[in-house]
Amino acid sequence: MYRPFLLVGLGGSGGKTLRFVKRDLHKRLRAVGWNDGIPEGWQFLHIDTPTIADGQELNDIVAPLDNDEYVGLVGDGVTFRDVANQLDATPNLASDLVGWRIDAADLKVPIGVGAGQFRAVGRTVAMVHGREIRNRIRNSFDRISTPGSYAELGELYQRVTGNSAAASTPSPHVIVVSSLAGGTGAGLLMNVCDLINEIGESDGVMAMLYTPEVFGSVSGAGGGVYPNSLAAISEVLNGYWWHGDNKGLEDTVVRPRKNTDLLQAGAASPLSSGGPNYPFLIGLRNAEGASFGSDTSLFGMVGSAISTWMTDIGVQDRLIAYQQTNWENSARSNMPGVDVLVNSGDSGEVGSRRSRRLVLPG
Ligand SMILES: Nc1nc2c(ncn2[C@@H]2O[C@H](COP(=O)(O)OP(=O)(O)OP(=O)(O)O)[C@@H](O)[C@H]2O)c(=O)[nH]1
Ligand SMILES: [Mg+2]
Repeated sequence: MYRPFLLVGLGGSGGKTLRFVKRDLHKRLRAVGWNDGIPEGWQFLHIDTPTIADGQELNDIVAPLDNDEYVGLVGDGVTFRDVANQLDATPNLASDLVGWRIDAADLKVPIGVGAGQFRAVGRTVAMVHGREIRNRIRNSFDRISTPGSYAELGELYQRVTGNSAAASTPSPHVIVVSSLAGGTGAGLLMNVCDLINEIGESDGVMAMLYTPEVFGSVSGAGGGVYPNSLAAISEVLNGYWWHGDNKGLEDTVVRPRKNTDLLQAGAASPLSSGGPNYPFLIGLRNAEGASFGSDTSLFGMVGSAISTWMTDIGVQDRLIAYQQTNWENSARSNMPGVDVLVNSGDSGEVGSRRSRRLVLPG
């Protein structure tokens, strides 16, 4: 049985990667004579700030996503001041932003085309639009979970393998793709992963995160990509190590998170950690030092790898088995020293987060 997937692309590079996944899936489906398009059980969602999805320059290479797969958070003509006003109008939301707060008078970025490499802008937009983001994610899970969608995946499985699919309804596998380097993807990452985990329809979130070197060859990419990535990865680590726990009354116990932005988005369940559960960092070079050349060819490689995970049962089982079991085990044998600053929350299994290695073709 094929497993359902929800793929979420954040920011420009996340969205571009999803386009390559779809292109490869279409190729694979055509090769087995499947003419019904991408199954409903494989959902795509691209979330970004621009009103109209960017990446038009790739239209000759790879088709855009469908209109209903794009969530452009900033409406036509909306300024950052409008967004800041919405933030102020929501009780407690502005104070939740604390040091991230930007004075709208100082910001010259036309947010209808992007967050201008300012993570704080991406985060502000994510907080104001939390409910919309959650509704769209919820909607994608709903599309996946219908009996018809599972039946369709079973039919496809039978077409490809010649074996009838066992009647089962495996939980969807969620992959979030984003860069750490920009304003939108890196600003939305934590909020979006938290909303997915709070909905609780999947077994955690795997994240494919592009490092700043990916954008080294992009002229005019600007100097913000390195500091943004350092800050974003620090945040990912902090969320991973949160380990909020309700047990015990000691002052030192770290409580589960119930942030105002999550509550405002309609997310009622507290979270014991934050951000992606299984983050993979992706640079421009493979383990042997060979470069993928450009950001676009890397997005193509990653898209191709993801489409393989979706359609190759053997690869899928190994990847998911590795992710859900070996990850925790290897994290446990990788304990940080006593001098590492961690909270005293839930578990003694605070694993250090070595970057994991994925084999991409190329
Ligand atoms: N000038 C230029 N910069 C680019 C291009 N592609 C990526 N970048 C830069 O690299 C950063 C990371 O790219 P993305 O992952 O697409 O960024 P994002 O998440 O959409 O974030 P923002 O565009 O900053 O809101 C962006 O902030 C851009 O500044 C490009 O084609 N031209
Ligand atoms: Mg962008």
